[in-house]
Amino acid sequence: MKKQNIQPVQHGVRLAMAVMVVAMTASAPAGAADGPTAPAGGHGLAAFMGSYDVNRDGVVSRDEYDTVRKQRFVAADTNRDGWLSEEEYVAEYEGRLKQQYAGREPDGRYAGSIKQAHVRFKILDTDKDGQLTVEEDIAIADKTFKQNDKNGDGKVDQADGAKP
Ligand SMILES: [Ca+2]
Ligand SMILES: [Ca+2]
Ligand SMILES: [Ca+2]
Repeated sequence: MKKQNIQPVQHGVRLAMAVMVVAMTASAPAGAADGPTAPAGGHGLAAFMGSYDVNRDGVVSRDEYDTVRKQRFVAADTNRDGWLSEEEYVAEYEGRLKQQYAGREPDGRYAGSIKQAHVRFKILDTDKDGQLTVEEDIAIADKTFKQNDKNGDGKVDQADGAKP
């Protein structure tokens, strides 16, 4: 009778540890802290922060804000003619809204948000020619930033939510 071939225990333990290390590495939030938490934004300071604080450090600098606005404008201009139609504007917004819903079923609020986007386009299109130009977007962006920067220190953070 031959002896049973017994696998060395040591090997099995090492393998299990290696699997654990791989699993831990895979679940680490590598790069997960990038990007806005609430891309579609909304009203108020929390929504502003959620939409524009790309590096999630609790501060929206003017550079960060301008960069995000510019990126969104460029991304929205799908036919690359330099201005946004209402359809382009709303489509870009809907893309962010979908991201924010992250697989959840669109509800009544979703429909309301799309409706709001149409309303917003008409406000952004200051001269009402149906074309949202870079100049129009920059003018509104400047106003929006200054409205949220309540203490006027050139950046938006929690200090702008505090009551004076
Ligand atoms: Ca366009
Ligand atoms: Ca216009
Ligand atoms: Ca501020």
